[in-house]
Amino acid sequence: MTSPAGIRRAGYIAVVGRPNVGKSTLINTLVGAKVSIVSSKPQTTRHRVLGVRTEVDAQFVFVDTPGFQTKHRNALNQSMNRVVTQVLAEVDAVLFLIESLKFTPADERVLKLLPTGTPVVLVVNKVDQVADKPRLLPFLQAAAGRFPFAEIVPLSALDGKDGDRLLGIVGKYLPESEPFFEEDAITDRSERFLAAEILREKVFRLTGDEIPYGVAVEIEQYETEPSGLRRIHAVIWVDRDAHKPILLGKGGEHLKRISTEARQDMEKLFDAKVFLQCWVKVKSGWTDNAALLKSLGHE
Ligand code: GDP
Ligand code: MG
Ligand code: K
Repeated sequence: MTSPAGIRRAGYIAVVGRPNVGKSTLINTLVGAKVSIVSSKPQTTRHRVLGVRTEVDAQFVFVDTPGFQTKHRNALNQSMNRVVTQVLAEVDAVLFLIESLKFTPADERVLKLLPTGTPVVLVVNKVDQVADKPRLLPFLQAAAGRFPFAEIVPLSALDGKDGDRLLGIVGKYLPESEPFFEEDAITDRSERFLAAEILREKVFRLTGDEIPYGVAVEIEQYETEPSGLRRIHAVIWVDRDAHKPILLGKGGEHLKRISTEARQDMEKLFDAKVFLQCWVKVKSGWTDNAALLKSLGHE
């Protein structure tokens, strides 16, 4: 992995709180379109990653807390809670969510599990639901007395601007570190698959209606050299002889444009140099060929 230029900080952030306080909503807002299973280096998979947000200067890895249990008090849960406490001590920051103007016994039980050696940010969610705004300040002051919170941030998890403000605050608590994940590693799809998708998209976008949907992209070869360079050989399959000159264009200009734009997109996505070679081949009736379809990813 090459590290995206400029990233100075990276860290793991646990998101905790009783059910319904808005944890999932907040993570979706913070991570945006990038919520997905992410591919990771093996040593970073100790935590279940909920999502990654990469900014120019910091990478935020939001993690789940396994076995978080506040409902029942028994020996098993107590030992599970010890695991929780351990996990919370290992991350770089904890977001503890509660709801505005509410502090329930379930919140209290979560509070008891908070680590003291890790910065805990109290996120007071759903401020948009507070009709009586003057009541918020004394509520925040009372909450501040319950635990040595590093920060107290009232917000609405539904609001993207609030999410950005929270990132700015949490970012300060992340250690200086190389990013753990590729800047654009937002999916568990392989680069090979993504490369085919990008190329296919360019074919359709730049060729328009002239080529009906009987086009498929196959990545014949995909190699990553030690320098990071991706060497990709792709075949654009068409099912009629007449389609080949359309894709090639005069003097091969059209195919050149397709492959240049595809390569540029791949370089951005993979944060690496890409050497892309494309061929157009005719395979009449390929759409009927189940084995080929499968090899192209259309199951
Ligand atoms: P979780 O159980 O902690 O993951 O909570 P969810 O993210 O599933 O949210 C529980 C409910 O609260 C959902 O109906 C959300 O739409 C709602 N919710 C979450 N955040 C906010 C917020 O900031 N404002 C409002 N009005 N509703 C919210
Ligand atoms: Mg949830
Ligand atoms: K860590």
